[in-house]
Amino acid sequence: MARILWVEKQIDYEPQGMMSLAAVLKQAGHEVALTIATREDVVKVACAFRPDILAYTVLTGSQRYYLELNRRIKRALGDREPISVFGGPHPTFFPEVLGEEGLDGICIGEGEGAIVDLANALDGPGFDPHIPNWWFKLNGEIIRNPVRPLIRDLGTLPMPDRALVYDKDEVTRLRPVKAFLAGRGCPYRCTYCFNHAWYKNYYPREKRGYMRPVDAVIEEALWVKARYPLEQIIFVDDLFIMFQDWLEEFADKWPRMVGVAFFCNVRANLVTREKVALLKKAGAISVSMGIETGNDRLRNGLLRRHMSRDAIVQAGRLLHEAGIAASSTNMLALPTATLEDDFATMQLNREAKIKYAHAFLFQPYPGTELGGFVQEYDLMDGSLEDISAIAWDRSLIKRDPFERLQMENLQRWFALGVEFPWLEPAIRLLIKVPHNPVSDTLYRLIYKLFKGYIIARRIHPFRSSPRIIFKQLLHFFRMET
Ligand code: B12
Ligand code: SF4
Repeated sequence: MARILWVEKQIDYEPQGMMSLAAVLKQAGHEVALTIATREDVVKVACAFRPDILAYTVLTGSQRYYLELNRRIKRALGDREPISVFGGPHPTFFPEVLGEEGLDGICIGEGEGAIVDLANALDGPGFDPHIPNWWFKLNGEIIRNPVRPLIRDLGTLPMPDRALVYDKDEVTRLRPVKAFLAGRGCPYRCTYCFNHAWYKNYYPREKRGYMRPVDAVIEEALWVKARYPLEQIIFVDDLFIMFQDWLEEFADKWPRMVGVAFFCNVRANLVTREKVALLKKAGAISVSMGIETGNDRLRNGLLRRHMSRDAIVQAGRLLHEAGIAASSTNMLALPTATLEDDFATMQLNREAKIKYAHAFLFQPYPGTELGGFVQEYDLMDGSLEDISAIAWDRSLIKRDPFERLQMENLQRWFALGVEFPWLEPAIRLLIKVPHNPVSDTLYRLIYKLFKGYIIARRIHPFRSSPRIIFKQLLHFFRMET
């Protein structure tokens, strides 16, 4: 039996990847523990647990934090130094991270088979590093293994190990809104998203996007409902409405067997009257759809969204008529975009009757086509290492500094501008204020307060005790996203 310690900085939502990997590890007879750096002294926990594997899920922007933490833990463990491994989007798309001091291995792509094979290998005599999906650094040499096929039948996986998270993190355990995953992948090829890079680089011949069996999703929901507060579910899938037949089965069974309201991600071109009716029947109260930009050239050329403004407006209206609150995601400060394009994005959100418009500042993630375009044409101020852990902090795209300042400030005012069109003239003035501690703090506070209020009212409304609401509020203000 190998001992695996999962190290997370903080828990914003239930981490689906980690919970799935913990479940397969336990099924294979290994021991898994979780430590959360913002809640306890992870070095102490590691010394007491004595892991064979230190495991981290790493998104671009958080790699420096985890590399440093990993070095601290390994120093403290001294001779009992475990093997430390990264998995998730960052190592998958930037395997060069393996060159960093202290890191021994990275997992490329899907991790279930890979982590179990590694734990089994460490458990046995000798260590053969030829395990699919892994790159290892052994005595300064890098060993690169091929990637195994994707798990196509997600119903063969055990139920994600939620207890690992809930036993450790009271806020997530008591929150009546819980995150679930009903499928994996997405068939579209938007140039800024990890999906096209994932399939193109590692899984070129695989089907792009598939769902778990409806019954497996229901079983997991019922398991949670029987043990923890559960008033609403957030399906974090990239695209929940990919398949009509799956949605029909879900809409038939979910309300009868689970009956919990939910939120999911949709794509405007797939939002038909029929699918909206199925979502409504199933119990959807809110959705999110990517609008991204109001400029057609940017949306369909640069981002390859293949989506007209009419499709976006029509989708928003269908959802509005059905009483399903539509939120949106938008990217400001895109390469080659102007400030007026960002204001056009604001206008398109209004026309689509969006109930909360999330705005991010575009980040050129490694491995993506748009990230590559930015590199190739030298459009980036700084390097990949400058990408921060949150996608709304600052823009790294080269442009006139005054325009960049206005775009960064507009991110803070965007949702308010969508909600109150009459504010736009004032916003145009406010975004000209140079960055300084007072306005930066004030703008962020206004952004966070408005976001918290609208999300709690319209997107994820739930009833709870004052104590839990207070804890959730504290958590929300601490969250970086
Ligand atoms: C839900 C979600 C969130 C949630 C929860 C994130 C979380 N920590 O769980 C929230 C809203 C908090 C969030 C925030 C952000 N997110 Co997000 N998020 C997602 C989303 C839609 C689903 C994640 C998920 O559950 N996937 C399903 C599981 C099964 O897959 P997985 O986590 O990748 O894990 C598998 C493998 O990667 C691997 N694996 C993972 N970890 C490990 C570890 C080891 C040791 C091994 C062996 C294998 C392994 O095995 C797993 C199972 O096969 C993904 C897109 C996607 N479809 O993955 C984006 C995604 C991960 N997010 C992304 C981004 C950019 C962000 C933000 C920066 C955006 C922002 N708002 O500022 C922040 C960053 C927060 C942070 N620093 O942690 C990017 C990451 C790009 C990159 N190169 O890193 C993604 C890929 C979307 C995209 N733009 O393309 N996100
Ligand atoms: S539709 Fe969404 S999840 Fe799918 S590729 Fe485009 S951005 Fe990614």
